[in-house]
Amino acid sequence: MGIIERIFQPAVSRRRFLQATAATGAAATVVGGTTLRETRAQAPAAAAAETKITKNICHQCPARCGIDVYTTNGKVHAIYGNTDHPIANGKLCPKGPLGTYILYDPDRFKSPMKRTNPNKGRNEDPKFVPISWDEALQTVADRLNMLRDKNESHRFALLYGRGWGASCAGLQGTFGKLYGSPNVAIGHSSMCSDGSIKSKQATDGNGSYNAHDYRNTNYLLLMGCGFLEAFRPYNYVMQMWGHMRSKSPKTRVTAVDVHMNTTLAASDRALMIKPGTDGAFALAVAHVILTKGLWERSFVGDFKDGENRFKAGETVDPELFQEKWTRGLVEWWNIELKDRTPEWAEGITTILARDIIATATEFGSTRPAMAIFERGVHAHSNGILNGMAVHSLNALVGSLFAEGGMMYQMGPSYGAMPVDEADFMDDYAKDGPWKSQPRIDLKGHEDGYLMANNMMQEVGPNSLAGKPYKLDTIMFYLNNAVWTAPNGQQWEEALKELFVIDTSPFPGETAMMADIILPDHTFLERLQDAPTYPFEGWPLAQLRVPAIKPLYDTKYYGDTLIEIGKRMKGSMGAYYKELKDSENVIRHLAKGFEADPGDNGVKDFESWKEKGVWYKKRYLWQQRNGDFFEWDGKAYAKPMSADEVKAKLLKTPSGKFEFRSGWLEAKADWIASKTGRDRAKLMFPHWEEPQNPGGGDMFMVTPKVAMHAEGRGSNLPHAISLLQPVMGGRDQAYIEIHPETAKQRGIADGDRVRVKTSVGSIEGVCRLFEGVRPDTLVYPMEHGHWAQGRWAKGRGPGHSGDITVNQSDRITGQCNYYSTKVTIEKA
Ligand SMILES: Nc1nc2c(c(=O)[nH]1)N[C@H]1C(S)=C(S)[C@@H](COP(=O)(O)OP(=O)(O)OC[C@H]3O[C@@H](n4cnc5c(=O)[nH]c(N)nc54)[C@H](O)[C@@H]3O)O[C@H]1N2
Ligand SMILES: Nc1nc2c(c(=O)[nH]1)N[C@H]1C(S)=C(S)[C@@H](COP(=O)(O)OP(=O)(O)OC[C@H]3O[C@@H](n4cnc5c(=O)[nH]c(N)nc54)[C@H](O)[C@@H]3O)O[C@H]1N2
Ligand code: SF4
Ligand SMILES: [Mo]
Repeated sequence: MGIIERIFQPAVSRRRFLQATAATGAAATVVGGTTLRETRAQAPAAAAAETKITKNICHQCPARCGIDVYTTNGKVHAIYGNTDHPIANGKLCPKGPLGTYILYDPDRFKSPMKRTNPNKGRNEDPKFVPISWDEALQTVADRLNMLRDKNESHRFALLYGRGWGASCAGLQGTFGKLYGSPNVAIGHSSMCSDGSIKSKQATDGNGSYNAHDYRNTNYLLLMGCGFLEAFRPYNYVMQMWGHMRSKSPKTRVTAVDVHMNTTLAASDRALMIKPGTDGAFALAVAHVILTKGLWERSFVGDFKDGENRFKAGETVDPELFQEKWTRGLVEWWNIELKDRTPEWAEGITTILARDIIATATEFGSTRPAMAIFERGVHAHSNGILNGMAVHSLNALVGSLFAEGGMMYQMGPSYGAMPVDEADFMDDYAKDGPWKSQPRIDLKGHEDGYLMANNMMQEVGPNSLAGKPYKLDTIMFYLNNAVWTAPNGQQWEEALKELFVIDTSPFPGETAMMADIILPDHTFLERLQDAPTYPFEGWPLAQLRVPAIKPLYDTKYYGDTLIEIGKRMKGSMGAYYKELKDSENVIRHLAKGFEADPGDNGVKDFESWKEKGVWYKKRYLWQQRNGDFFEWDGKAYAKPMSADEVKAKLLKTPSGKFEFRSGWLEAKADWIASKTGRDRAKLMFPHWEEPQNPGGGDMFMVTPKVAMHAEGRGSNLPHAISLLQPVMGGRDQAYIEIHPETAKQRGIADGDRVRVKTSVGSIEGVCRLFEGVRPDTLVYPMEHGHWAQGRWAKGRGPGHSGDITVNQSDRITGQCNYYSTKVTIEKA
């Protein structure tokens, strides 16, 4: 007799056992309606239960790690890293295995619903009632048809955040064109990291994040990026860290941030900079590289006679320098760099000149080296200038497209869409009155953000103010701007006036403001494509394969969009009927693999489903000692002409890396009029004081931490428990300030404090920490949800968005999350 039987049998008869479990509701001891003993008796049958493994990718951040999803008897019970997936390599970050919490979240929406409480607000119960999919989709389509009939189709906006691929976010552009709205679709990129994308656009002509060759690099200068907390692709970057820090020679790391985070703690040199001043630091590093003669001559070029004339404070005759793959170096020196000495930068950044010189000397004399920056550098009013200054360091040491350097991500060999939208454009779509309407966010507009990609943070406030007009209907896909945008209070007011459609599978702040819910399948229930975010440059495309049938009456967002499309009048409806469904789209994408099979044998839809990932492990180009080569099938041996380099790699007006940015120069009048920048200087990376709104005397930064899953992981109990050691337990998150600062204000460790700005006020508990700058308060963003499920809701302290001022970089459109200044006092 086994131990279990011995404990149970004498003490509990079958009858009494069933009574006991019924009374206490201890259902776990009853398996499928039979007792433990009966289950054991049926052991052979249970053993026959099959565990199915399906391929998918994690949903919690843009790393897009490949996962193996284990399902037994229809229940998903484990998520592991896919060992054959080049990003995951069998590993996951601690968030990856928690995906089952999302699938089995008890707060999930179970079917489409409509609101019955006309009042909207933080404390208003929407009083949702279930409706059928047909009613839900028809309600939306009727509304859209009605707007189009009234020539007001521009008053429909579709907002999206973490779109994944061609079968979801990829469908939206066509929807906007066929329907006729400039506001379909508006992405969240300006609230995310457009500052980095645009800094690269301005200098090397690639409006994109970089891919990196970490394996072969020997030096990393990390600025304002949470390399070991966030950045992208997070799990892969951590694996690369292990490689870089254990190889010989070890990759040396200097990290620059405003507080002692994991990245700084793990680096060789940790520098805590005054917020918004990274541009000054990078300019001084460039100054030292030039005065010390450390630049890469094979890429940048040299003085014709080989004599270095870069001396602090002295101008140089441009005629004396022969540039190679860069444009405007001597002009940049003369107009800006010559005065940007380490001593000057010390006064601006508070980083000692000694440390700037040491960093510059190491960076300039170690090859290959990379300078990597993210939101800490560019989420400020001077973000474009800071970003350009940092990226210019990569050109100075010749890291672009080099081994151990950085490049740009190639896209997958997808097949064509099943139907051509051009055949379905009616007169209204081609030339309707909507064509003369600006975008609601004034992206691309002289009075707004002419050069930006998106301006999501302006949508709510602009609609509320009726400038340029009021929206009528707004739909959200994987986006919660009412909570993630700065000064979300304005969004709450804006959404009260609009017909709001949300597609989230579970409650969030947006859903609580919604009039209709069209719930998506969770990621483990849906078939969805997702090409990779930039990582090593060579192309990769992944597939989410449903692990189980959807638990509830939900619908994949791609199909929701297609089904609304089918209910639209005229040729738009005809297009969607012919498109059929999202699976048809994905099957057509996979046709591209027939002609270009992946390294792992993926050659069609079925093999893609089986392996979950298609990839081709070869980046096609390389820069070596100032010459560019294309892969010829065996080696990087085919020399590239300057024209080929311009077409494929350095996509600037000059075909070179531009210290003097042609992209900015082309809009010089507009930039000068809107920013007040000097017309002679505005196209060069240069120093400009950041603008800090809010009216306070302390900087506030809201960084991402490792357990943070964008704005949508707050209802994962396990993630919350792992966050506690970092951010405090007892249902609290701590606001970190320096002990000296606290002392001056009469604040003790653990005191309740109030943090205020010109737009709002929140309360929280204070924690004293020597690892923060004395002028800066650190408060990670995940907290302060007022919706999102039982574990997320009401967890203190307040939400940082309530006190963040909505200010943007005029050129990149990047929302300045890290610029607001706050006051802090005892509550
Ligand atoms: N764990 C996790 N990883 C993620 C995500 C996630 O939600 N969770 N989200 C992904 C997304 S959407 C993005 S956009 C990326 C963002 O990746 P990152 O940009 O790397 O992340 P952030 O935490 O926004 O900001 C980076 C750092 O900037 C610092 N900082 C603030 N102001 C300054 C400054 O003026 N100068 C300097 N030098 N530093 C400053 C902050 O303290 C913070 O440590 O992360 C991605 N990866
Ligand atoms: N203070 C502060 N604010 C920040 C940042 C910061 O560091 N500090 N970071 C910024 C950055 S980098 C970014 S990228 C943005 C992100 O901001 P958002 O683009 O708003 O993204 P999320 O917060 O992830 O919101 C996701 C929404 O989608 C819903 N959702 C979740 N899963 C699914 C699904 O499977 N299908 C569908 N259809 N919906 C789903 C959720 O309910 C939620 O409403 O936030 C920005 N805001
Ligand atoms: S790094 Fe991102 S995608 Fe990968 S397991 Fe973690 S949360 Fe998921
Ligand atoms: Mo982001």
